[in-house]
Amino acid sequence: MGGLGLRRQRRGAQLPLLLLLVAAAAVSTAATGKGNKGAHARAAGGATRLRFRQESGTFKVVQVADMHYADGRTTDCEDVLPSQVPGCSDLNTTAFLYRVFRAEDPDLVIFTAKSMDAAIAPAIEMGLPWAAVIGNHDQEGTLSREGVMRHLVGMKNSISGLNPEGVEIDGYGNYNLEVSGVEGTSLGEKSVLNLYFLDSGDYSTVPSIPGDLLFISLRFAVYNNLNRSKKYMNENPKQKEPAPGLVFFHIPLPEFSSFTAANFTGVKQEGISSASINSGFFASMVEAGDVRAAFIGHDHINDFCGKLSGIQLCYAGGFGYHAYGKAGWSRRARVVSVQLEKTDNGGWQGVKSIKTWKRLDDPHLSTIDSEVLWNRGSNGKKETMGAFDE
Ligand SMILES: *[C@@H]1O[C@H](CO)[C@@H](O)[C@H](O)[C@H]1NC(C)=O
Ligand SMILES: *[C@@H]1O[C@H](CO)[C@@H](O)[C@H](O)[C@H]1NC(C)=O
Ligand SMILES: CC(=O)N[C@H]1CO[C@H](CO)[C@@H](O)[C@@H]1O
Repeated sequence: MGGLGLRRQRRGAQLPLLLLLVAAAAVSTAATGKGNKGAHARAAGGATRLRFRQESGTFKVVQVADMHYADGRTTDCEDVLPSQVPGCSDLNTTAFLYRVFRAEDPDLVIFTAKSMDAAIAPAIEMGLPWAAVIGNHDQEGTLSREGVMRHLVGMKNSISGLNPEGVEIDGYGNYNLEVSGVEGTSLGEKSVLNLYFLDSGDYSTVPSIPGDLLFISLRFAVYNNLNRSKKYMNENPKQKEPAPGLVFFHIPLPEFSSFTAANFTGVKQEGISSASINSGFFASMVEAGDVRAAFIGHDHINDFCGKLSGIQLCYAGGFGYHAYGKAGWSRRARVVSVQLEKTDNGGWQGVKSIKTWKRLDDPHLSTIDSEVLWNRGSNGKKETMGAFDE
């Protein structure tokens, strides 16, 4: 773990701006009194508490990767068909955000160091809570990586975090968000789903691995997973298993290379830009036991999910028009929908299944590659509703 304390420094600004934007959306109707909009409830003290919806028992996340938002109307689109070049700009990226938010009714986030406020404006305007992790180029504007993260944390509707207090962790913006069960149920004040956000770092400054991408800090994974996932297992009602965890970061792990078209859903149209050195982060996720899926960006024209050692590894696919892409291949967003288990008397228990699909920015806002990422019954755990003891 000798490399974990290395400082990440900025590299040349010649690389395209990049950013992983993660939208975590959640909802509680009663809190706002306007249906499912503005979904998150305000807990005492002003902190946002994410929760599952009462009527449907669902919690939905929209992941927006690689916006590369620049200057708006004056910024041209990259890699679109010749016929699409005229009239195409960052505003198309903005329009896509509105379309996908309206269609999915979740929440979102984004940022680029250069125009991060403009990029995330649609989420703020729609009143959606949002969270962000930073990508490898996000310090290339006027702010440092830490400065970028602090800025994101302070923005409206942001539920992004910095690092846990009092713990030495590499990077900025390694945090955890808990999603509570349905309000008024026995799991209403407990976490039934954990979202982990990690800063996967920037390019290496280690001479022996020149130009390579740095690895994710193991320290955070160990700290956070072991603490968080087991936190509620000793409190009544006792949860028999740690709540399922979903992890969001920017840069692929070497394990993303484990798949072929025979065992993934989606496409692989470019190489996997992971570090050449394996940090052991994947193994630590497996060991933690609660992680069901990891969601990343970075390679814009890969958009697959594949399962390795019980963990789904998923790309989102590129979202932004100013980012590189592939002409004729629609920009896209990944949606993750988590469903609670219903009790015999109509109440809600812990998580039953985790599904995903992608939305394309085509005329029909097409939904593709819908699949179940995890199912309580199929993973060798209890088939029934025994999510917790009485
Ligand atoms: C960009 O937006 C303009 C204006 O709405 C639209 O006419 C054009 O088709 C969009 N381009 C792409 C590539 O979606
Ligand atoms: C995917 O399939 C290929 C063969 O097509 C195999 O070599 C590889 O081990 C498989 N990967 C996983 C994670 O099952
Ligand atoms: C927030 C929290 O629970 N922190 C704990 C994480 O685990 C370490 C080691 O067991 C404790 O020292 C922390 O207090």
